Amino acid sequence: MSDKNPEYDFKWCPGCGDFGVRRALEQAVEKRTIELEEPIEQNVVVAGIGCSGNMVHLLEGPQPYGIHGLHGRTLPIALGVKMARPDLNVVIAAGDGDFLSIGMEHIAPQAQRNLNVCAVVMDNAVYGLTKGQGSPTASLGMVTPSTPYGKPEVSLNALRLYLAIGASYVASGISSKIKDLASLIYEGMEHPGFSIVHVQSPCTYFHNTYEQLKGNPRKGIAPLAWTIDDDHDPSDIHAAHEVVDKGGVPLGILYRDDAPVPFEDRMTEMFTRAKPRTAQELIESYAI
Ligand SMILES: Cc1ncc(C[n+]2csc(CCOP(=O)(O)OP(=O)(O)O)c2C)c(N)n1
Ligand SMILES: [Mg+2]
Repeated sequence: MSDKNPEYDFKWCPGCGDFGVRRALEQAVEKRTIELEEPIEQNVVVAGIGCSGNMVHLLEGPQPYGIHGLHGRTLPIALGVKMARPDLNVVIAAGDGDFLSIGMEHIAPQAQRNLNVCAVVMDNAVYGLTKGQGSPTASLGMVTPSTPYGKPEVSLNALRLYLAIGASYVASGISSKIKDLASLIYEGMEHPGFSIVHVQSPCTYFHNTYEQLKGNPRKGIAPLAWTIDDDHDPSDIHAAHEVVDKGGVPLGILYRDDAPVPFEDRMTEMFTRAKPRTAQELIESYAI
């Protein structure tokens, strides 16, 4: 998979959308590194478990730091990194199963905190690594190894969820439009708060959706993906909901809070007011 390291194998299938996401993430991190004149080690990729989790192995040569953590726990790990080292740029690489199924309980609390990280969520509507079971974003009736008679639940609209729980930056991209995706990720990293870039990243082996997403005029298939109008105002939450209501897969920035206060700023301010206590004082404070 690599000229410099021919023995290394990314374990992504040919055509996997995650290749495009990796390239976009590389471009975004590279741009940030150049613009801020920072070493690449100022960046940390916190990855979940899944095909998407391989995003932790990012670049050739100098690498961002990477933590390949636990399935569903990218956000708690990212919170820990950010609390210990608020100066680091933390990017999360998660799958739709990882983020929206087992990890679902963590999303809203981080939105309320406005944790200053950028989560890149790769949506292929399946659990790719464990052989194609349906994920929350799989559609009603979809036949998978875990739903042999069709999925009995309707699909989760992830963008609507992110807007509803108060994520302060919500963008939607597709793995095949690498430059656009790189810019959405770059903007998400720049945004001082909880950013989510939800990416359609098809699984060519278990659920190949390229044709549905891009359309095929010869077969009369209309594209699901469409670009958000230039006149959309991302600071308007109602307009963001209207974009989602139009259906399909909108591409671009849906919502961006104009004046977000990142969690680390609140914590830093709180530390200035917190009074240090001895162990004895602490124990006594718990005594009734
Ligand atoms: C706690 C826990 N539960 C289940 C698993 C098994 N497991 C590994 S990856 C995965 C699903 C991956 O799906 P997704 O997050 O969508 O990533 P993809 O492979 O599609 O990129 C599961 C269920 C695990 N590793 N740990
Ligand atoms: Mg998946």
